Amino acid sequence: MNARYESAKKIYASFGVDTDVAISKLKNVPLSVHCWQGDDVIGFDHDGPLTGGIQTTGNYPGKARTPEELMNDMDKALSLCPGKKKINVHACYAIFEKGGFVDRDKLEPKHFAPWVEFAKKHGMGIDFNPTFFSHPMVKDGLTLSSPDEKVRKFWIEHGKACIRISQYFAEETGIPCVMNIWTGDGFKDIPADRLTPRMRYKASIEEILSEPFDTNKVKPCVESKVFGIGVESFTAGSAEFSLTFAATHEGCLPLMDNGHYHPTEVVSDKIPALLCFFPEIALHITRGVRWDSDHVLLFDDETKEMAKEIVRNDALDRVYMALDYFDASINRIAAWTVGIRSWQKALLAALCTPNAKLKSLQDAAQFTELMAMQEEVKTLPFGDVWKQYCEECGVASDLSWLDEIKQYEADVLSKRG
Ligand SMILES: [Mn+2]
Repeated sequence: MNARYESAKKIYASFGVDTDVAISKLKNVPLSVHCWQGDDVIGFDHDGPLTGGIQTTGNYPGKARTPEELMNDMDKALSLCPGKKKINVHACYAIFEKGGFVDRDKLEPKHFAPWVEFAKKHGMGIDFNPTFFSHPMVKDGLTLSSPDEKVRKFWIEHGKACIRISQYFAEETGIPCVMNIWTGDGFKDIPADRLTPRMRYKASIEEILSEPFDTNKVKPCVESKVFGIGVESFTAGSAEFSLTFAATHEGCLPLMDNGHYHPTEVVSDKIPALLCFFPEIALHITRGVRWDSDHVLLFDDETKEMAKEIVRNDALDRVYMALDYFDASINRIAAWTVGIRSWQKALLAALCTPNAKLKSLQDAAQFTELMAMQEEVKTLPFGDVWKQYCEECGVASDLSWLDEIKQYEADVLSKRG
């Protein structure tokens, strides 16, 4: 047994924390890993630009161009990270056989069979997302809230197809599929009518959810957003809209993306607010710098605080956790790896926090002691527990994972045109 871990374990035990229990708990918490970090949110079903108010920046060489490349790159990242994973796929990552292209309203489970094969190989579940952007049927920046019935119907049919595909994923993998509805629908400048687009948006999502599905297998979510690039003045799926929609539609979960709020709002505080009312909620975990910039997730204060709110409220099985960021300015496999490892660190740190003790200080209004102890906990030997966890999971416990990525870059990525 590692002497440093043994020492750390004793120190944590003196605070009432069992690090062995923390490590074994974390091994069973699934984290959904987004496929779109690997190719800058492009996908395989179109040639056009990324639209919908989101943007990738950077031009680091070696991005994945095919399903094979994307899956190989994901494989590499997953192999360097501890813990249980799921994969998160967008509908624009449909894989067509030669001559077999269909538009998004006609997608079928068979177009995602290679993803099922990939997931099964790793014993993972799959989460899914209809893709309401980067497509010619996005008319005047609108999809589900469009006044053009043809446009609105097209996207409703897309949503329904995605419900059927989500059910297929759940049945194939035996793991529920979280299906997230997000659109960039909105207006650049001050609208003359904010209600009617939202009424159409509401009706459209209701029509999508009228597609039959097993609520134990498919977990539909609605994701809110404050604004996007080019749609600064109005977003149909605002926080109030999405949250109220989920609250009033049985089986529909609210999804909070921590990049989708005003910069001084924190999702850590919103998690327990929603847990008061919803049996299950979903998260997109990202790092916004000044705006929804989707920087790579780090082991920073707000990330740690979000993990704490999940762990100390005993909600690890009530919160579906998914990464959602994309950085094209650095090695994309490293971007995945740093983000996955950061969330794993945040959860492990939360599991190694003397939560019961801290809560009792709060309840007794011993705020001096609470502050002092919260500060003391910050310098406990967490690194030794993290190393132990990585070793038990069979992945690098130090920076040697980066050497592996550098080697992969030299052998594989640098040869891509
Ligand atoms: Mn998101």
